[in-house]
Amino acid sequence: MNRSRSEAFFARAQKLMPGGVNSPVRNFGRVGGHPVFMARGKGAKVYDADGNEYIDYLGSWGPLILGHSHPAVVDALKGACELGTSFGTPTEAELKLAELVKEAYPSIDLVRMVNSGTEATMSALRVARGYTGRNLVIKFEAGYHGHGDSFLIQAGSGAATFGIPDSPGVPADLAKLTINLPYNDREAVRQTLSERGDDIACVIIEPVAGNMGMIPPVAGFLETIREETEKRGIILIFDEVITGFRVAFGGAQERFGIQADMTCLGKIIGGGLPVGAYGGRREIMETIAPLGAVYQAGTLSGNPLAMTAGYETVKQLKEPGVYDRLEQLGARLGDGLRAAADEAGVAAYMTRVGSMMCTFFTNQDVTSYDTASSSDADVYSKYFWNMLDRGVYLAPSRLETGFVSLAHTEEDIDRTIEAARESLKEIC
Ligand code: KE4
Repeated sequence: MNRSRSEAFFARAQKLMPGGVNSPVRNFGRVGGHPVFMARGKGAKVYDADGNEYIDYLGSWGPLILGHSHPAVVDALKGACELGTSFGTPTEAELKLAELVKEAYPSIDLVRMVNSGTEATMSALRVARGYTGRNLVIKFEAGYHGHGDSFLIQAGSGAATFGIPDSPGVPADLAKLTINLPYNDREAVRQTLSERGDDIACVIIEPVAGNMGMIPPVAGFLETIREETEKRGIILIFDEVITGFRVAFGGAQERFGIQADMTCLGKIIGGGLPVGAYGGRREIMETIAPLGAVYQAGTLSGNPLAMTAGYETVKQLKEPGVYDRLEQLGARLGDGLRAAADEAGVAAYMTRVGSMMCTFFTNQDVTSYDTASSSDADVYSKYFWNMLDRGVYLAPSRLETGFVSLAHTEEDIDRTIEAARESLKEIC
């Protein structure tokens, strides 16, 4: 495939931005080569600067559950733009999205809109510390909650991909307040909370891990965390920036039947525009300024364009059968990729929850970062490029998650499976 315009753009970009990108995972550092510069998207397809078409399984890292340029979202945004892009005042648009969030999440009495998932988790952590008066936070190895200082300790996503789990610039005195436990290790949770529970403000978790590749919770794992935190007045924060409105309308809390004390959202609720949100029980959220003393603010929080795109996106997800369709498409793709790997004789462990999924090239079962990180990165890189050259865009790292949208068709899925059969055979 000719990607010469992307290559030229990347040469230009490297003179302008660190690594030529505005976010590390975009620069193909772990799969080699130069990133592909996209020019437009429509439905399940994206088109790069050279005009090449790809079936898109990145979906902008999760937000585009409706696919690219959904007519309802585009039309609503056009109308909103003509009314003004930002006022720095409350608007009705934020009320409409907040009401949908509350409808989907019974655990959320009050919600605060912010501008990214990072802002949501940073703010939720401050609130948990302010509400409990405690300082320790528990996260999970290779759990990724954005780039807030307290989370860049054995973080996932780009931090794990680039092997910089403990980022320079994070003061040691702050880092020691973060405790990492292995994902899916119930005993580690029980033991740590039993030993240090009185000093722990919160446990923050991706209820389905999406930043160490995609790893579902083993039976009883989330339930154990819920029970052990409840006993000790520890705030349980579900980071649903990926899973929110993805694995069910009410996210992982609906899918697994567990209510968190606080929830962080992002991605889908912005419909592709910059957004984040955090919410929770009234008594916790009322500690936030201007009601309470915990401070958090933002010039563009509740931005009417982001609220409009998010509202139109989430509204579509209320339609009957949406999550059955996502499950149907996800199962078709997952089963097909499984068969392709078996046919090619490639060792692969596949995970899927609804329309989010991942392929680890390993003969081990993957239940935590240890086994995820031992999967074969070189095989993944070859697979990534073979698929890209066949018009299929996957996440440029084995420690990320793939997404199917409502815009994908059975034909797209079958073309993808055929590309995988050829790509995997080429590797062996
Ligand atoms: P943002 O600040 O990137 O909007 O959200 C941070 C975040 C928080 N929580 C979870 C579970 C997340 O997955 C993320 C961001 N996800 C990454 C991809 N794994 C975003 C892509 C990027 O960093 O460029």
